[in-house]
Amino acid sequence: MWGLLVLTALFLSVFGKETFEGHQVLRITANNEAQITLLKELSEQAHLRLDFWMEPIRESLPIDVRVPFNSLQTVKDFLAQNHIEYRVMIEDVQNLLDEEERQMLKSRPTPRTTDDFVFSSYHDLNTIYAFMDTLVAENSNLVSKIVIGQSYEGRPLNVLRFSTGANHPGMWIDTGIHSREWVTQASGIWFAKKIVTDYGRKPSLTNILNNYDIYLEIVTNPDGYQYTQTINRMWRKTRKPNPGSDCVGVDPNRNWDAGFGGTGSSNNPCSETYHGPSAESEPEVKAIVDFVKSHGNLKAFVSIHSYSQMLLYPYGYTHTPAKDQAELHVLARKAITKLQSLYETQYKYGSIVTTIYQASGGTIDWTYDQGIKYSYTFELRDTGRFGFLLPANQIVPTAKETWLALMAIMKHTKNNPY
Ligand code: 0X9
Ligand code: ZN
Repeated sequence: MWGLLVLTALFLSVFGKETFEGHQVLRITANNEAQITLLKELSEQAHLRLDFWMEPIRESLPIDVRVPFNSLQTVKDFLAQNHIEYRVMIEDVQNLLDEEERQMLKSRPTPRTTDDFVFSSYHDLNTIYAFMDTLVAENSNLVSKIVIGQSYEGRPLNVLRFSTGANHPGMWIDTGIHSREWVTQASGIWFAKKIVTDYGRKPSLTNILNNYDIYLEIVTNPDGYQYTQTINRMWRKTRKPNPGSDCVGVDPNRNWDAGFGGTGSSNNPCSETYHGPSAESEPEVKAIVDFVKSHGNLKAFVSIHSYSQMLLYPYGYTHTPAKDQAELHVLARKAITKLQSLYETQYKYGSIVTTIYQASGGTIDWTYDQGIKYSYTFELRDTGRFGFLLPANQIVPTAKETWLALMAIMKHTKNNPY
């Protein structure tokens, strides 16, 4: 086993990226509990190397799974035998990745000003970090960069701080805590530019920034992001090795100290929802925890994921409703109404546990329990046609519509001090 892994690692480091030729993404519809149970059993067959983009949890939700070429026949036979419905969402994953790479090459080299930055393309980590520095240099009166910690592999955890004065309360936005959700980091870049463009020009944003600081962590999982760029586009977790296991990484959205280790998280290091050895074991999570505690005055906290088109509020680890549920629900409706007004993109909204699935150790459950009332999480575009591989021409529309929802949340936060 070790020999094989070492060989694979060596192969990848010499020959580069993992390829996904002939891999398909299937959308499976389970019609009853028995089928869910069968699909859970299927997902435990490690040798099939299935990558569940949406896990089999409840019948009402579609189950999306990336199936490697070598497992396709087995999986399709299994589904047919058990009369489980499915359709092919992505015919060949590698075709989408090739297109994505062509797109990225077109937007090189890195421009010298943020005005010339290609927001409609995906970018590598260095380019994103360079963008942040350029934005700070161009707008030093408004923007600064703070380093809240270091990733496991030693990369800086950069946060942009937009501020017009001392001692303001704060609002937080993070993107990219799951590294393969590329439209989120790309949207984060667009938000940063939007804030400096609108400040002093648009009354609503100006008003917010005259009273609140905005903190934006664009690449919340930089090791994972670098890995998606160079080795494996489908990487979700952190990159910290797990002692005693060949599998690397922890799910940073299961690693928070809120119902840690509970339902909807895994204690198997090879699982995509592995919660880690202990709460806050991941430096990427611990850095935000320390920041939130030391800042002491964050009033809104928005953690951005993809995909599914949902706006969610706590809780994910318990069925007990959040005490502010009524207000959070009304505000969520308002925010997605704004979002929809631009391109008619349909969003679902509600608590995590009722809208998507039970998930323990998630970011916004922890921030809410810390007293940050306006804690929300987005699942951006799409609903599964491309899933995590959203084409670059949807970045700007996604960012624009999401911004309207963010503005609604930030305005409400400003108008409802607590
Ligand atoms: O499983 C998750 O962590 C989220 N889905 S994702 O495909 N982005 O991985 C759903 C959990 C709900 N909570 C948050 N979105 N924070
Ligand atoms: Zn995610």
